[in-house]
Amino acid sequence: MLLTDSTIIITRSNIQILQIDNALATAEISLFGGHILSFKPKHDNRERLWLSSKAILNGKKAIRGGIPICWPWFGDHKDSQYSAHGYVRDQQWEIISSQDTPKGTLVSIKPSSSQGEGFAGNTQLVLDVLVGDTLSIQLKTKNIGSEAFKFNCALHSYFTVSDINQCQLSGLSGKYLDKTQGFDSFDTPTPYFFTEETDRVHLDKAPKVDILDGTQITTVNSRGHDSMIIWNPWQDKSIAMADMADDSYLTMLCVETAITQGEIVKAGDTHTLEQIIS
Ligand code: TA6
Repeated sequence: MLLTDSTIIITRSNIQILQIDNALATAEISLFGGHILSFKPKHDNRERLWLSSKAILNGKKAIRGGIPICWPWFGDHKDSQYSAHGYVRDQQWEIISSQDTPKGTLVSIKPSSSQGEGFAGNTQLVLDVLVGDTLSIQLKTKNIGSEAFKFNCALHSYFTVSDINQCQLSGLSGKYLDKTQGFDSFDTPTPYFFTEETDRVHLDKAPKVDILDGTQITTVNSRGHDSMIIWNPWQDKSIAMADMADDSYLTMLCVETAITQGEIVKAGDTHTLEQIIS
């Protein structure tokens, strides 16, 4: 079934958005990009995701905020002719099915095509989203070819915070690669506060990361990952980005569940990257 009692499709600017409203939560998923825009559990009615007030919803440019799907590479491609973060976050997706269950509304979507320039794998890509007390996102990469392939990916989640200067992360340890310092390696700080542009690939398969924001805690559970990326562009980069208000870095933080070190998928196998937000 494409739509259930809890789901409708609306059009906003140029894009189709799946709106979910069940007994446990509300959510919005843009079919452009397969891009979750909003998740608000009804037990506290607190929006978990951050969406830029200047996000460009034209059905061409990847949306700033929510949960961009970075696939089948993360960050820059070694061939600069290909855009960062892969080619599915700026293409049209379609609904495979949706189902209301006691645990929430389960929606399965896929991109129009998971083949694309810059990646040779023969794949089937599906995103399963369960909207309930928590938001469970599973990005499933199936190798339907006859040769193994290596890929990277990320659930590039933007979280809303009251003030980045008062925020603290817990749950990360070990080394991280700092993109702002030529990807040099550093030790994860404890306590983990934010005072400047932060763009870090933590080589820590942390199963749980908490965003401590005053009295509020947003928890990010992850599986199937080899790293966690933490990103806040800070003021200069926010000013430089057309789809971010100048001071919007103050109320957002990216905590991303990712494969950045290369995952090999053998013929017939499926890799699942999962993030659960509560
Ligand atoms: O995940 C962090 C990052 O790779 C940053 O380096 C920054 O480029 C961010 O992603 C946003 O990338 P985008 O292509 O969406 O502007």
